Amino acid sequence: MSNDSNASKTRRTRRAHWIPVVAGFLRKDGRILIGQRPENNTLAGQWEFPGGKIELGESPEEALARELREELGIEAEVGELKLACTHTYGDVGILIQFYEIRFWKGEPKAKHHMMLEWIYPEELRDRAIPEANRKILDRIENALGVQWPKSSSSRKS
Ligand code: DGT
Repeated sequence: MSNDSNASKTRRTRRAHWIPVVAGFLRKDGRILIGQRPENNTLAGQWEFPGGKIELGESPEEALARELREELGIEAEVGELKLACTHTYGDVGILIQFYEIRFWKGEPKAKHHMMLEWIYPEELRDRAIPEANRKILDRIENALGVQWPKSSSSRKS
């Protein structure tokens, strides 16, 4: 096989297993909602933004509205796309898109997570969060409007 066709095979292989994921930034009184992933699941015990995998035939917004209905029992209005990132778990890639959620009906309940918490965005970096989120924490904090005072910049890892 020529180098060219090897390269194109590698490219195809690398593109083979992608999972699109959507997650929501739900905000209330300056706080943000995070949920602790259930036991007996991947990344058990880690704190994540509510959301999940896009199913075939769904738009990202439809998928996120469905996930928030299933996980939290709310009817949410999915707002602006705030940021997107990729991460590799073993041989599977995930593409996560984070959306702003400012309006919803109902009170979020932990139907899927072990626990839900409303935290100040500044507290996020002290939580156990998925590596996919940790590596873009600066961008997440920026999207959430965190402004570190210059004197406390040493807090940032
Ligand atoms: P599993 O057991 O890997 O099928 O996981 P599920 O079905 O419980 O996970 P799901 O549907 O929440 O898929 C989301 C994937 O994205 C999961 O591998 C964890 C990863 N992820 C990384 N950061 C976040 C985040 O902030 N929120 C959510 N919902 N998922 C995240």
